[in-house]
Amino acid sequence: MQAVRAIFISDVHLGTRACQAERLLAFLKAHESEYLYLLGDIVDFWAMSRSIQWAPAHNTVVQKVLRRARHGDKVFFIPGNHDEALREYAGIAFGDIRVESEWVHETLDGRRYWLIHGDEYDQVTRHHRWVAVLGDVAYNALVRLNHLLSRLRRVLRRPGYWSLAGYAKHKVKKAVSFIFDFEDAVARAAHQRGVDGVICGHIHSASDRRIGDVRYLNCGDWVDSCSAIVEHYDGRLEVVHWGAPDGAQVQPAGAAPAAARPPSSAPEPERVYLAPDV
Ligand SMILES: [Mn+2]
Repeated sequence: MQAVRAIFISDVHLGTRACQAERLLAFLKAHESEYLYLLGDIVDFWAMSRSIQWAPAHNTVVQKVLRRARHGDKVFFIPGNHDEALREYAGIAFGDIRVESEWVHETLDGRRYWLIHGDEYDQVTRHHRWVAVLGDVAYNALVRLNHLLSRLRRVLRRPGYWSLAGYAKHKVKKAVSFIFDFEDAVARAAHQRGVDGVICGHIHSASDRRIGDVRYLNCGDWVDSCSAIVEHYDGRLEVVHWGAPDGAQVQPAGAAPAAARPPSSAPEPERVYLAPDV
């Protein structure tokens, strides 16, 4: 168990078959925190309107979050587009869980980070909702196919986890990145708010990089990549990739010395963008 000051997670998509609830539970079990920020798309009401895939582990996730809130962790829920019904409850506390449409978290080193889900900066979900819903169905099918493929690879003893969804995302996103530049739009909005950085979710692509004068961090997701952001007790923010399925190596937060580097020296990640998975 590692104590961190804050945990930021998004895009868990509870209620779908693709949700990696067990891996999230393992991550939560390994990290205690004072703050727990749920940055949207935690429960997938869109997918549940088609079919409900609510596994026992999904209940356990809800129970663990409620338990943390009861035990004094400060839990914030910032709804996303898949749980947008909760947006009308912004400003209301449900027991120990506070619902807000956005928030600012101040790290121990005094920096201010704007917390949003991010879909309002996605030109596709904003203006072409039907494209997003259609893409959502396709993406879920892709993730399911990917799980089958990875099982097949295991049977064939091919090492490593290869993400079909990630590969498809990479291909599709590249083509439209110049038009729909989510990351730049979010960073621009953060700059206008005068914050040091922004932490969001939505595009299922974990990230930590500098865009202009703001630091852009994305939690990733718990559907395909399984990643979160933590704040350590020196104010340092870190993206944690919680292992890979098929029992591959799990890396605890803070274990990688490379992660301690300032974000500006980190290699520029591949720019990718996709409407469908958001
Ligand atoms: Mn979303």
